Amino acid sequence: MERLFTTHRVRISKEAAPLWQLTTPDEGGAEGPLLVPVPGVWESQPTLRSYRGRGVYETQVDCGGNVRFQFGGVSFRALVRLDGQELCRHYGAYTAFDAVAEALPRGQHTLTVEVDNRFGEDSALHLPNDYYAYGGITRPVLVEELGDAYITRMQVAPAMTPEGWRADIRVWVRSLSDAPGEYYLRLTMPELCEQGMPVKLQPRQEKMVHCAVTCPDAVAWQPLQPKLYTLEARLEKDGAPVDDLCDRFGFRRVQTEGRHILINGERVLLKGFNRHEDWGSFGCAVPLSAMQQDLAMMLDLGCNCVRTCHYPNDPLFLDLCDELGILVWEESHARGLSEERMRNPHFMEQSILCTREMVEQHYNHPAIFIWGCLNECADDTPYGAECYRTLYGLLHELDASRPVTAALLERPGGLVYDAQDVVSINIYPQWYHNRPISRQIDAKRAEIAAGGGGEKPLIISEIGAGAIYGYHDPLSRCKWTEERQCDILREQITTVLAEEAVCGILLWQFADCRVTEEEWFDKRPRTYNSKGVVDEYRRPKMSYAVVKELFHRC
Ligand code: ADA
Repeated sequence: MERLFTTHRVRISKEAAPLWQLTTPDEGGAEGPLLVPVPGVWESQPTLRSYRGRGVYETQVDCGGNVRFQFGGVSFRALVRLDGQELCRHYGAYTAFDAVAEALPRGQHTLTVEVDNRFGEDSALHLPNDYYAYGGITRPVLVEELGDAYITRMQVAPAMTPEGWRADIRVWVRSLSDAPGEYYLRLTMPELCEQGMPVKLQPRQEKMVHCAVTCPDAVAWQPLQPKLYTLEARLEKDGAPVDDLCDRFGFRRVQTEGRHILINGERVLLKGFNRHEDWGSFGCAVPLSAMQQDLAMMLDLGCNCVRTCHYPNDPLFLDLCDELGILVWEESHARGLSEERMRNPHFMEQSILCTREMVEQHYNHPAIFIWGCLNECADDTPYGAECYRTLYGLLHELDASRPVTAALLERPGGLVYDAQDVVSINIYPQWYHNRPISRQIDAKRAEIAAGGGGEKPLIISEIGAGAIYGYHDPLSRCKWTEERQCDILREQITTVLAEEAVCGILLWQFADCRVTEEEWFDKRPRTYNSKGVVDEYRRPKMSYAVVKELFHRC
């Protein structure tokens, strides 16, 4: 399933077959072809649990005419072929991409996707890390039949005016024809209003159409009290429908005011978790029911916020957050890159691509209240700081309505506090060091103030401690026991929530996640980052009850 709602009533849009043939030609691959589910990761297959290499997926599609193939996510390099001819390539596991094959004869066609999850110099963002770079077609594949023009995407920007809510609507329409065409674009927002306008397209032109509508009766999307609306865009020619696209949005405004974050004018205290897209043997291809369970648990724990560390998430997860009123910090892909790694010649181009795709694809989700980038990279060197400034600038250019931030390292020397709208820091007192928590926050605040970020909202974007599920020692309470994790989390949460200057705490992390053996096995027992309050199968550790008690208290 691609989304939680119907996206097309006119366009013929089908999911590709649920089972594809997979061959794994590199060392450690399976003997012969396997029949595997799409979406899925190949690590779910018993013989491919640790396979790193190429995987060639193949299926048959029955279609004809102008056909759009949309890939929700392929981890993490994709080379797509149709009937043996290259259709497109894509780098990056966590955003969608598409390609249109024109004038296909109607009938069976062979769709092949060569997936590659090997690390290498050409990959600046996917590298050995404290989470796993899975292999596979991990999100749905859509096969869509188009006419001679289609709607590529749309953006709804809500704005609060003295007359009430206004929606600024932008719709991109693309011609697939060699002749000019005259169309009519009909925009319907059920319960609110209807608008329409003629659109003239030159041959092969992509055009953005803009209009603004006032919606005095619109009800705001609020945290934990969500109200969602639908925008249906329909393209017509000579009175007949040619194409359509439906998306959901909400009316809500995000502002920063001094040290506070305001949602629809009201201060919000963020309480939540960092969550990797990773679930036991499903890897990053998390099924809807498991996503829903994660969010149900987070609500049970008293959360109002989740951070999609360290990359854009599945739109289905964002849809659920929209429906539940859970605020989302979504960030583009990057974790812990040194200056040397940021100097990889592909780094900027791949970061810009991922950032652009994230914002363009997820813009309409009201749950997303802030954009992030470059978790714990080299913000303390002039070159690294320049990269931060470039990505902050790009995020602002792509979306002027949301603040930007980045989760920065605990170490001193940050050079970008002035450049972000919200300052966020990751701290691990009592786990990686024993400096008292409030002293740590005070020292960091002084440094942030000296760097020009003193009057901005401050989020503790990561804090936490490890525990191996089922490992107990109530007497020694040594590190890795569930008891010690409780002790540390209790002190961390209580201290942070008592800090007036802090407007949010995001615990590291919701669930244990797999890490790469390369570079990480010695720091991570079981090759898992075990700082979850639930393990990778969502079995609660003792700390679950501690967080629940403390989060419900405020
Ligand atoms: C960092 C990082 C996380 C994780 C965490 C930890 O803050 O952002 O991805 O590695 O540390 O567990 O140490």
